[in-house]
Amino acid sequence: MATNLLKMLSLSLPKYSLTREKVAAAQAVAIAPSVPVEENRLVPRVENRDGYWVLREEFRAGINPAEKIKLEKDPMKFFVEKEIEKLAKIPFAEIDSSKTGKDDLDTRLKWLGLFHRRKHQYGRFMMRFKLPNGVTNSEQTRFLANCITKYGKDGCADLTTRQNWQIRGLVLEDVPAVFEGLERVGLSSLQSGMDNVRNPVGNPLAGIDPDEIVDTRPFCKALSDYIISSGKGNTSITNLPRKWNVCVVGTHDLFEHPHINDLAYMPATKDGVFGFNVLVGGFFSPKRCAEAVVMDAWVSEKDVVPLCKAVLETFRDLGARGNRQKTRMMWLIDELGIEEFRSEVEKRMPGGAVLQRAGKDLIDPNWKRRTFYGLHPQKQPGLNYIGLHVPVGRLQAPEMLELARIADEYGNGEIRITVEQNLILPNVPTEKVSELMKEPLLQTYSPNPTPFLANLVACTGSQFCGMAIAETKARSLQLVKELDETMECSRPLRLHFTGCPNTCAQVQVADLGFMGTMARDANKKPVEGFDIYIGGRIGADSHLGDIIQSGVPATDLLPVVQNLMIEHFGAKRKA
Ligand code: SRM
Ligand code: SF4
Repeated sequence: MATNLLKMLSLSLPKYSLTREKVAAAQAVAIAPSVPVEENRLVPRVENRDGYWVLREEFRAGINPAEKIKLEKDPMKFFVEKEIEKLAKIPFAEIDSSKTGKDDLDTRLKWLGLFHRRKHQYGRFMMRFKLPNGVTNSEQTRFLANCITKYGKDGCADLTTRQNWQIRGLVLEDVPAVFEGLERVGLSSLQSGMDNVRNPVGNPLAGIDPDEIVDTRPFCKALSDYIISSGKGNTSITNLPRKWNVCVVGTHDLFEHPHINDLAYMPATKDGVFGFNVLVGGFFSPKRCAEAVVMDAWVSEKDVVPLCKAVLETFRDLGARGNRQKTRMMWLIDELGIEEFRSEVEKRMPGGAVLQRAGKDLIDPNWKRRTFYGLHPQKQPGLNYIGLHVPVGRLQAPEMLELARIADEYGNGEIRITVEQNLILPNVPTEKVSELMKEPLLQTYSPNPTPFLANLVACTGSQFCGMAIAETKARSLQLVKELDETMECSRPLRLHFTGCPNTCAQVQVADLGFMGTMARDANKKPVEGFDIYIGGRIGADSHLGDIIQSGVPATDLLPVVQNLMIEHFGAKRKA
């Protein structure tokens, strides 16, 4: 990845590539000599008080509002000390009548994976899970479907860009019962929002892919078990300065997006032993987007979790907690320099050492990224997986129940989720394939989606998300339908729609990305619009795209996109 970064830096800027500022920032991180850091900068800023990690008094000046909320009351108490059960019995309006109550509803409950949708669905919660490696099953799917059925038109589910489930419509009084049910089916929603580690991402084809380098499932599972202490909650890492993402790479396709995770494990052999090289600091935010950089470290399989712990504890102890736009881990790496950051990680490893990285990782740089859709043979003879397209990742309860039935009837009950918000049904014996292909659900979740629909990703947008500037899911589906009717292109195009600059739908990795913004129509009236990104690449030559056109009114998108497709991707209008 560093080679790519350097290659990228030495290239002249293509017309739609990175801005010079971004190149300079990336360069500063990747190749700057480490600046000496004063010793007192390396003093941990948090301490353990009765099992909860608290910001020390001397580091509280200038902290951001989220830090104050954590200081007033540790959000994990709702789970660890079962306070959620008491809260769920109090009338919602009563909780919402005080500042503390509002902070509980809108902020602290996110530590339990509960996101109050104040703006667009007042009194209702979205619940997000930990689903290591995106592996779920029919029992879990049925349980989640049954949870939302109760909420009628207020309930639905989404597949997320971190290969995860989210469900919607929950009311607070039902939460304790839902928690009990989650435990029964082996799910947890813990630590999935705010300053916590998100779902560990792995290869969606892990263990079934004839071409995989390593099965990522055990690593993602071990990471998740550590992160949430197997469902009990791990309070040693629930007071991070900011959110934090991790992935384990198992395929040449880089389906896991290592360049945009705070920590990425790249398979690499050192002295004949299998393990992982390490990338750190990849992230997106409204203020800055950065590709991960190489940390000079290699870990064997048994040190995957200890390394994650050491990196997290470095971030927890030393990360800045002021301006929230400057608190992701890459800002700390910038400040310390990658060498000093590495040495802080090393201090926190068992044995106080990390080996230097293996010369090169096992990723084939010339690999052509594969598609999941349709039928593919597994590495296990006689078994197949089938990739299904879920339009913009949105599901309703009846479809989820059907999905669970199909997974049981034709496979072994397992279901996989991809970061493109789609599904994979594994372990289908060859003799059952033709019957499966006749299932009515495959009309809705197609194994063979139309060309522009196939690679569409859309975040939640203004239907439910309070941060959204624009509606995404319905609008992108309509646009793509019109593109499929009017355009053709000899290569697949990845189109990503995100409702605001938080870029949850990762517009910077799309061929064409659409980021919600306010625009002006022909009469100068403010309307919903999009900044258009171009040139994002995933895979071995990953590279972040940048804006090519800003403030395009949503109603004008079709002709603008058609022209961009013709000019930059060789698309043609259909006769
Ligand atoms: Fe995100 C906040 C949805 C992946 C960057 N994200 C939010 C919130 C929680 C805001 C809120 O409270 O309403 C959104 C919830 C909306 C809802 O009702 O669903 C939200 N993010 C999502 C999901 C569901 C988008 C999707 O449709 O798939 C994804 C859930 C993943 C998961 O299972 O955990 C999702 N968010 C991402 C990603 C992509 C990724 O991880 O690869 C990013 C960019 C990558 C990154 O973080 O480095 C992302 N979300 C953000 C940010 C900006 C972070 C920053 O450093 O500034 C926010 C806002 C924040 O944290 O302050 C945010
Ligand atoms: Fe919400 Fe913005 Fe994320 Fe979309 S990108 S889910 S609108 S925070």
